[in-house]
This record gives sequence, C-alpha cells and structure tokens, in this order.
Amino acid sequence: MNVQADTIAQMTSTSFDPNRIIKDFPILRRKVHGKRLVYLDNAATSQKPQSVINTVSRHYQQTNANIHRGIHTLSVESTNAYEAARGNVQRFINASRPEEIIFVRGATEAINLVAQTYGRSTLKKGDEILISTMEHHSNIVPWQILCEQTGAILRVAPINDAGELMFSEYEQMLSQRTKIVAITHISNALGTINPIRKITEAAHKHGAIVLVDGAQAAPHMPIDVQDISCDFYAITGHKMFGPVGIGALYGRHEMLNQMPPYQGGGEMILSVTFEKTTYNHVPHKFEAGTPNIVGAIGFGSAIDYLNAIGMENIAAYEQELLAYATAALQEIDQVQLIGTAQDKAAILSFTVGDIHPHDVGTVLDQEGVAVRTGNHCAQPAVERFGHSATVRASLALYNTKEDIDALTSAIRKTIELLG
Ligand code: 7TS
Repeated sequence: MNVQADTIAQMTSTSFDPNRIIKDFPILRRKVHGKRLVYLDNAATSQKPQSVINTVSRHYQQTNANIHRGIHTLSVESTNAYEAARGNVQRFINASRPEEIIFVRGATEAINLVAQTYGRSTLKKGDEILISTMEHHSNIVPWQILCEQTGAILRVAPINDAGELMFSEYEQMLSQRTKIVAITHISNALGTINPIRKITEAAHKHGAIVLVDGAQAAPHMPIDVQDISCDFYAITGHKMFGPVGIGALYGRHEMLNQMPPYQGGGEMILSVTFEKTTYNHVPHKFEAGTPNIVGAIGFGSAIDYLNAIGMENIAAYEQELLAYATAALQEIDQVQLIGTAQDKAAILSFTVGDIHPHDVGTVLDQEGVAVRTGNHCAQPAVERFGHSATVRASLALYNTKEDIDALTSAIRKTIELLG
C-alpha cells in the first residue's frame, strides 16, 4: 500500500534502462492510427507513470478530505500527505525550507503571483523589467500587465542565430533602473539552456531580483535554487510526470515574508474581522482557498519517481538522445533546425522545406508520432528566426532511439507526400 515504496521498488537501481522506464507509463502501450504511439510532445505535457496514477487514485479511494482544518483522521492524513509533498518539492530543488514552496496551478500562476504581489507592490514608473527574446508567453504577458499597472518598462535582451542569450548585451541592459530580471532556464521553443547562475549574479550586482522560469528545466536536469541564488523559481507539475493543475513557486523566505498576499480567502488568514484581517504565515498566506490537494500529492509522487531514477541519469540519457536525434535530422536535407545552442536540452524545433509545419504534424500523427507545431507560445522567439511556426519534437526520459527513427522515417514520408 505504500506508494513511495512501490515506486522505488519499481526502479532497480540508479542505472538507466529506457525499456524498463517505458513499462512504467501505461499510455505508451496505446496505439494511434494503428501505429505505436511515439510521444514527442513532452515540452507541452509529459505522460504519467503508474505510480503517480496509483497515488492519485488511492488518495481519492482512501484518504480524501480537506486539509489544515479538520481534526478527524482523514483530514489529518490528507494534510500530512500534502505537506509531505511540499517537502518533496523543497528537497528536489534544494530550497532551504519547506515554507519557501508555494503550491500554485503551474508555472503560469507562479509568474503571475510574483508579478502581482512583489512586482505590483514595489515597481514604480520608469523602473525596468528585463526578459529575453526566448521567453514563453507566460514569462512575457504577466510583465506587460504589470507595466500597464505601474508604468514600468519592459526590456528584452536579444538572442543570437543559435538561439543563445547575448550575454554582454544582456549585461549592458542592466542598470539601477532594472528591478526584475525574469528569464527562462530552458527555452521551450529552441531548447537553449541559459547560464542562469551567471545571469542571476549579474542581475544581483545591479540590485535587481531574479525570477527563473524553470518549467522546462525541472523535468530534465538537477535543480539547485540555492546554488543558482535566484529569488524565485517557477516549476510546473504536469511537465514533470505529475498531475495537471499543480506547480510550485520557490521564493526566498525573506522575500515571501515581505510580499503582500496574492488572493484573499480561507486558509490565508490568521484572523478576520470586518475591521481588520491578519494574514497567515508563508506559505499559507499565498494559498487561499482549498488547494489542489491531490494534485500536490501526485506531484510529490512524481518527484519520488524522478528521484528513484536520478536527475543526473536522466540528464545524461537525454543528452545522448539529443545527439542522436540532431544527427538523424541533419541527415535529411530539407530539415532546418531552429535553435542550435552549444548548451541545449532535448528539444528539437525544425522546419521541413516549404511544407507548412501543421501539415508535417498531421502526417506525423498518421504515423503515430506526436509533435507540437506552431509558435509554441513563444511567438517572438520563433519570429526571431523568420518563421511563424516550426515543428517541435521534445524528448523525455521514456523516449528511445527507436522513437527518433520513427520520427525521421515519418518526416521522410512527409517529404515524399508533400515535398
Ligand atoms: N514557461 C515555459 C518555458 C513553458 O514551456 C511553459 C509551457 C510555461 C512556462 C507554462 O507552463 P504552464 O504549466 O503554466 O502552462 N510550455 C508549453 C509548451 O511548450 N507547449 O505547451 C505548453
């Protein structure tokens, strides 16, 4: 019955065996258009291992109750499981204490929370927020809204033809006016891994605080927020093999303590009268209302799953797959890779001759190969390369070289049909 023990028992050791991993994901056994499903849309969302599915379903079957408010057994058990999940997230990203983890809906809500609490309470007209060309819309639009509300100015650090941040240009844009630097750890459209520690250090020298959008990094590499030294770090559970609708915001404790609340409601208060309400301590101050209890517990289980494999092992395996996939795609003349950073995660954005990416995606789907096509919610990044859309294959720990072979043969078929 012990889910954690189940998960860990499923994994033999830290040695990486993709064929064993595949067996943990029931959805990978299904067929699409009569073909084996080759799921290469992991940057959009990841699939869920049986252990996470079991955790969620067992919680509803055996433990379900609201948290932090009941003295009855189910409520106490639910509360303990929810808070244990917070501890899992804390250790996974090496935050120094569990109170630094706020459960939110996902990376989008994490970034909006920082913009609307820290940002709205501290920024003034003429202050600057610095982002980069490669940001997901979730790390652009909340800052634009904040600029409208405060009169702050949004500035954008450029990227080069490989899709890398132009570091000296970034540094030159920093000044005493820069109050917030908000930057992605890994680009979802280009795969670029940013030198986030260096970026943070430079921002701090100018007195700016740093939010790192870790949505694409946390499922694929070890994360250490204390080593990065950032002020905020946003992650999203559904890309980390956990349930949809749950994510976490890491915030340095003293920052969170100073920030005003995000939403008002139950749980985020210590006392309410019509004259004066006092707010709860962090993290509860930021978790108004009944949270996604089972989502958080499932998220904790996904972290157990990742820990049992080891993030170093996952990162090393995915680099091997990336090298294989890059070479295989480069063998096809019509394929043009968009995003060729030196330091790159296993995300391959590309075009195929003049064939519209949506048409490529449609033929690939007929072959059982799931990719995303479009601007990947990073329109400025894709347009920087003169395109309005690309095809994107984004890999994860359960993908194999056979999956890459299925992708390349489906691309060749597309060229035969439409090229
Ligand atoms: N930041 C980055 C870098 C992302 O890639 C995404 C989602 C988000 C933030 C938002 O995460 P959410 O869980 O709050 O939605 N990226 C993608 C993608 O690449 N395809 O679909 C969603």
